[in-house]
Amino acid sequence: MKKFAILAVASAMAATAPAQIWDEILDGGGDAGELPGSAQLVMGAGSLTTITGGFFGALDADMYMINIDGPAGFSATTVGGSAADTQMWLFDLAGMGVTFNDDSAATLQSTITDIFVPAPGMYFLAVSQFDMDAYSLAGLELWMDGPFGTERAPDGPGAGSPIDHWFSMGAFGGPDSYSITLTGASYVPEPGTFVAIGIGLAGLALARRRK
Ligand SMILES: [Ca+2]
Ligand SMILES: [Ca+2]
Ligand SMILES: [Ca+2]
Repeated sequence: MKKFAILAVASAMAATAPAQIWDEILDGGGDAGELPGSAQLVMGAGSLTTITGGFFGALDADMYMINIDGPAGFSATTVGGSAADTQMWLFDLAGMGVTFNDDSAATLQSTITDIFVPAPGMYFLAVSQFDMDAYSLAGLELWMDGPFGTERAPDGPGAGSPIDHWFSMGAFGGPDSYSITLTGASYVPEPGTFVAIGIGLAGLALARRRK
């Protein structure tokens, strides 16, 4: 019965799925923050196929909380979606690095996949321009800069720490736009759904305890 209620909520949400594109300004209301505490929550229902946004300058980094359905089948790319020398980053909810790519498909644009994604769930997807990089509190890079054309798990001296800030050795880019094409991703469920699912799970836990 409780399981049925959860399914009913999920079905109702699927029926009212909004557009599959999230825009930083139109949907997010302005520049996306660059850290977990200020990231845009890409909230809604259904699969998420595109995130569009802009770099207001060379030092703009944008972070989005998304839901990864997979992990098999997840990908996010700016190839064909930006003229900037992009970098793409994925962090878990604790801000720990998951995967990163600078250049892919013989372009300066970036592609990350499911190869280092351990489980489905919510993650922080970030995009920046070279050489705006993720640093730990101690001022250590979570990832090495290169090899540029390889998707990598954190391999920098700060790999064991969460992201604390961004830093660039210079201002190499400028104002630009990006379009991130996603597969295997969906919107973060609305708070109401969290509550409904939470109540459902609490009910199940309670039922289990009563046995
Ligand atoms: Ca931005
Ligand atoms: Ca930003
Ligand atoms: Ca790049």
